[in-house]
Order: sequence, then structure tokens, then C-alpha cells
Amino acid sequence: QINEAEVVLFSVPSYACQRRTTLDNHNVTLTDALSLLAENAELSDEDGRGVAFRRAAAVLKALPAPVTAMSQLTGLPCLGDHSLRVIKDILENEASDEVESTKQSDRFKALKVLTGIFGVGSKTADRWIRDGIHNLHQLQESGATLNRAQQAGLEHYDDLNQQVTKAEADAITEIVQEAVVSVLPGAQVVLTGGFRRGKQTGHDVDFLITHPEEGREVGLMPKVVFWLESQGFLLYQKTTRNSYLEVKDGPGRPSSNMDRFERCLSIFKLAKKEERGIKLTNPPAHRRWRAVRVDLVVSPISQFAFALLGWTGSKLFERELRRWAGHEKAMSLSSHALYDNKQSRYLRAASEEEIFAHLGLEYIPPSERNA
Ligand code: DGT
Ligand code: MG
Repeated sequence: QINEAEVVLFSVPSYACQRRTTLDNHNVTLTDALSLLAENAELSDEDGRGVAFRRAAAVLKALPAPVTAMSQLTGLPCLGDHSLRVIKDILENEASDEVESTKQSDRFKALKVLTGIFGVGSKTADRWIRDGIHNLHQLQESGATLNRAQQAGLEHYDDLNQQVTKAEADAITEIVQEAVVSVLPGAQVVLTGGFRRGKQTGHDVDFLITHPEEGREVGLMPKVVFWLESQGFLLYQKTTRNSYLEVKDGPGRPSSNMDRFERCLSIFKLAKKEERGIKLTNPPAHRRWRAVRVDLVVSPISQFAFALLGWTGSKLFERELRRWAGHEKAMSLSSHALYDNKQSRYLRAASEEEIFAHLGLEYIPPSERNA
């Protein structure tokens, strides 16, 4: 029995971008449960529900201590009835029936296995499940047509579903740095994504590349890719113009320099640590390398701060920044720019700090963006 006076009441602001969320999560059981329901919703094309669960989980991640009683949650934002019910079940019974039955369901398991293939999204997985395909064996037997990405994803399935370590990310950073500096001296490479937020593992390694002189970065991506390919570092690569944010959330009228924004989705062939730098005369019994997902993005220096902020994550933190900008400031934030709808002009920024300042937000460093 907890004494009323001893119950710690929590208080957090409602947007994740107003909060400091470190990797020190005091409510892992609860946030894992809510994240699983979020994932299930996303895999079932119920994005609204997915975001609701993600927001609820993020609020719990920001709390300074474990939740022990429902009364502590009074007044906290983003905790809807559904999330509160799940939290209550776990606090009272150690588990939520809904979470457990979702985890055990054939559909969820099949969606997880199939979307675990690089290049397979929820729509493709759903179509395959409707065709009776629930696992990799059935997929291979089915004769379903796979695109190049999916073929590579299937081929390297086990490697790509094994977490990338910080040590592996550092080894890849060295390779990418060598590639970039070889083809354009003075160009800069920054590790982004989860590793920039201080995570020790990740599902991929994300890099942002730029050059301090505007325009010098034009045409850089194909050169970097050619260098990496000729050195045998790439198992797969696809370079695309990045059109994700301009279309969905951008200021609406793409300017010509947005065409320069390039992204390369790749699979690296990374030598195993004990093999790096060693030339063996006899092939060893075990495989000497492993496949790792690597994302490269090239940005002109004028957009670099926006790209850095946009590619550091977390995904929810990004979403909340854009929601804050739109709903609270009448601004549109993308990985390219910040547009002020009231002043009808773009706001420049040379650093992430300046972007937070434009948005009227306290600066949150990468290690505290783990919402
Ligand atoms: P991970 O890799 O699972 O450990 O976690 P993160 O946080 O590194 O997530 P990841 O690699 O999926 O993406 C890194 C960040 O990049 C993410 O927080 C948001 C951003 N991002 C991801 N995909 C896109 C995209 O298609 N366009 C833009 N502009 N940003 C993206
Ligand atoms: Mg990542």
C-alpha cells in the first residue's frame, strides 16, 4: 500500500520536442508494450493509432522514475483511454492480454517476418499473407516476383535482422570517410540516426555528407557510390532523389536546389572485426564478412542544419517537431528548410540551435531526442 503523500506526480509538456528524452528509460516494460501495439497498428496501415501509441510510449520514456500507480499519470498528455488501459493491465497483472495476444497472433508474426525483408513494406507483406505466404520458406516456394532490393533483402536476411553495433558503425564511418574524401577533398561526413543520439546498436547506419562550399556537393553521390563499388564494399545500392519530406510535409513549392538532395540506400559488405586489415591465404571455414544496411544522404551546406536535424531522429521527435512548427508556429519544417507562413519567407539556419530558436523551442541535444 502506497501512502498518498509518497506518490510521485509527473508532469511533462505535450510535444516530444519540448522534452528531454535520454536513453535512460525507467519504464521499459510499459514502453515496449505500447511500442508493440504501435508497430502492429503501423503494419496494419492504421497510422493514426500507431502515432497515438508512439506518443503515449514517448511520454513514459520521458518520466524520471518508474510508474507504480495509475494515480501518478493524472494530467499527463497523450495518454488516451486505450494506452491507459494497457498501462493499468500491466501495473495490476504484470502483462496486458491485448499485447500478449497480438504478439502471439499468426498475422503479426507473419507481418514481422515478411517486413523484416529489406524492401518489403506492410502493403506487400499483407498481399503475400492474403496469398497464403506466412514465412520465408513459403515465399521462396511461391514464385512471387521480387524486385532487386527484396532479392538482396532475402539473400542477407539474417545479417540485416541482426543489430548493428557501435563498433561496426565506427568501422563503416571510416570507410565512408575514405570514400568521400577520395572523390571530393574537403567534403564532410557526419554519422546521423540513432548512433548520433548515443544508441549503442541500430538497424542501420545513417550518414549525412556535405561540402562547406555551396554547390561543390553536386554530383558527389554517384562518385562516392562508384568508389565504394569499385573497392568491393557494396552488396546492393539504389540511389534516389529524396522526395519524402517535400511531398508529405515540405513548404509545398520545391525550389530548384532541392533537386540536389540525394539518398543512397545500400547494403555494405563489412569485414568481420578479426578479419579487418588481415589478408588470409586460405579461405577460413566461416564467412569473413557480414551485410549491414547503410543510408547515405548528400545535402548542400545551405540545407545542412535542416538535414542534420531531420536525419538524427528519433522518428517521433521529428514528427513532433513538424507538428509543433505547423500547429504552434504556423511554420513548415522539412529536412531542407523552414518556411514561415506568416512572414511568407524561408528562415535560414546554419546550426540545429538556430532552428530550435526559430521554432521558439529550448535546444535539445541529440542524446535527449530519444523520444
Ligand atoms: P535505428 O536505425 O533503427 O537504430 O533508428 P534510427 O533512429 O537511426 O532510425 P532510421 O535509421 O530509420 O532513420 C534515421 C532518421 O532519419 C529518422 O529518425 C528519421 C529520418 N528518416 C528516415 N527515413 C527518412 C526519409 O525517407 N526521409 C527523411 N527526410 N528522413 C528520414
Ligand atoms: Mg538508423
